[in-house]
Parts: sequence; C-alpha cells; structure tokens
Amino acid sequence: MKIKKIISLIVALSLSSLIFTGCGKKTNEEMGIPGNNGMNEKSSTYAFLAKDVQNPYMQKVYEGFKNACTKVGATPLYKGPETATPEKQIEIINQLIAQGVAGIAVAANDKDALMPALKEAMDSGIQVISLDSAVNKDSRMTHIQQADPEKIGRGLISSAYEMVNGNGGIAVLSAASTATNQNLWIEWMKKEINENKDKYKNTPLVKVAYGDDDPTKSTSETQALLQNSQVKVIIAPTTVGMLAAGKVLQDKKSNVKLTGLGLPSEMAPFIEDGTCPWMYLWNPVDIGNLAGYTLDALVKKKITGKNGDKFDAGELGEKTVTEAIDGGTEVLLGDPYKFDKNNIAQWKEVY
Ligand code: RAM
Repeated sequence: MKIKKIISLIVALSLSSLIFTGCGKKTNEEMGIPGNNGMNEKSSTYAFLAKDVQNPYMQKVYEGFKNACTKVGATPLYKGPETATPEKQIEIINQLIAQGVAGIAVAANDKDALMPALKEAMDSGIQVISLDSAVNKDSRMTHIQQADPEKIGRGLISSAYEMVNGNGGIAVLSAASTATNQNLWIEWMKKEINENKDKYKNTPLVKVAYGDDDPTKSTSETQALLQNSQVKVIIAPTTVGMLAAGKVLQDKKSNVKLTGLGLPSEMAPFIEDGTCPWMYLWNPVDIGNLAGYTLDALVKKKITGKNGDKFDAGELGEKTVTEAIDGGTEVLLGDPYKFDKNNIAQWKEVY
C-alpha cells in the first residue's frame, strides 16, 4: 500500500513538472512572464544591431530609429560589432536574448549565419526584423527595404555606362562579400549587362572588389583596382567604399569616374569637383524611422509581418507589408534619389 502511494506521488510529481516546463519550448508570455505586450522596462527596449558601429551611415539610420522609439514610448539601444562580421553579431543577439529586449532590428553581415540566434530570439518572444541588409526569410518577421534592389542595380550600371560614354571597363567596390544588400544589387548589375549584351559590349564588368566597409581596406582595394588600366569607372554601392574611393581618385587626380551610393554630407566635395558626376541614396534617417515604427507595430501586436499588413509609421504615414523577392515579406521606403552638382549643396546639410 505504502509503495503504491510513493509510486503515484512520483508519477504526479513528474507530470506536474512536465506541465510547468512544457513538452516543447514555451515563450515567456505562455509562461506568464511579462513579454512583449506589457511595456515594462525590459520589454520596452528596442535594439538596433548595426553592421558595425563605426559606419557613419549606420549612425544616421540609428538617429531615425531612436526618434521612432521615443515617439512610441520605447527605449532605443544601439549595438553592433567594431567590424562588420556575423560572428560578433551572433554574440550580441545572444546577449539581447538574455537581457529580454522586446525587439531587434538587425542590419545583417550574413543572411544565413544569424539564423539560429535569431530563431532563438523569436522563440523567446522577441520581435525580429532586418533592415538595410536582410537576413533570410525564416530569421525575421519582415524586412525594411530601402528601395527596389532592381532599380538600384540597373540604375548604377547604366550610370557607369553613361559616365564613360559606353566605352571603358567597370569595377565594383563593394562592402563585405557576405552583405545581402550589396550582393543583391550586384546581381541586378550583372543581369542588366547580360540582358543588354550589345549595349554593354565595350563596358565589361572587370572586377568586383570587397572593402568590407572598412576605410583602410576600401582604400587599398581601390588602389589595386586602379592598377588595372581597363578600369575607367568604379561603382561603390556602399557609403564607406564611396568615400574611400573618392579620396584615392582625388589624391591621384585620376580620370577614373566614380558613382554609387554615398552620403551627400561626405561626398559633396567629390561631386563638386567632378570625381563623382552623380550618385544615389535614400534618406537613411527615414530607414531608421521606418524600422522603429515597424518593430513597434509588431511588439504591440498590431501586425504580424504578413503580406498585406498595414500600420501607422508616424511621420512616414501608413505603410503596407508586401511580398519580398526571397519569399518573405518587406516594407519598402521608396525610390532612390539622385544627387549631382545641381542639388548637392542643399543635401549635404541634411544627411
Ligand atoms: C553602407 C552600408 C549599408 C548600405 C549603405 C548604402 O554604409 O554598407 O549597408 O546600405 O552603405
């Protein structure tokens, strides 16, 4: 009789522990721990994870993110590695999970490497979005897309073509070789050339070099590109690469032209002296704003990040979640903007 009692006690105890721990992993909310809905101190923290903290472009994006967080009553947090590598970003994501932040907006240094850490974050109830450089569709709720990647890629190649009057080799000075955004733009550049072989027959894409968004490496990679006499125009689809390339071309008084995606505040001297006849960008502060408002809509359960979701993005008005090329979803900011001698004086004061 006594033994029977003991056995039933053991069974009851192990059953109750199963109920408490759950058969699968439970989110904080399911366990009754304040999660994303309550706005207590921890759960109102929205983290911005930059490609690297040194990059002035990332700092501009964070300005907008901070503004949106303040408007919605959340606490913004700026995080990122010293250099643009995925390994350090993974470490930071794990710290953010332990800290119990409500949301993470990440500009990824690799679209797949962050997946286990970001999945763990989502499993623990953290809302995850990517911005600037996407993570794969399974590692996020949605992505903040600065501008149509096709327009950027095709637009940059046809600009380079015009700058050399249809005659001269094109080189690309990119960021990290694993950067999702730059890689996608480069794919579209190649597509533009392949689909218009006749037009581009005298403007081949000679080389794609990687400066890793590091000013020193971007400088030496530009110097190496200039050793190739075929190269007559450089496209730098990164603000860090553009500034480094501009300085090298200016120092050498080179005739090689430069275009790409640059910050007007940094590139004004190169546009004014003709080193860079024109370039493109979008408003980096607005990218941060959009990321902040999107994250907030997710945290407050106004949207889930699915195709067709609509939400209020503050100063940017109503925004809609749409399908992305990778099978996930995204929220688009708008069209890229062209900067040249006619408008650079005005824009260099803005960002
Ligand atoms: C660099 C970064 C960023 C890119 C901009 C244009 O600062 O690589 O990812 O979007 O340039």
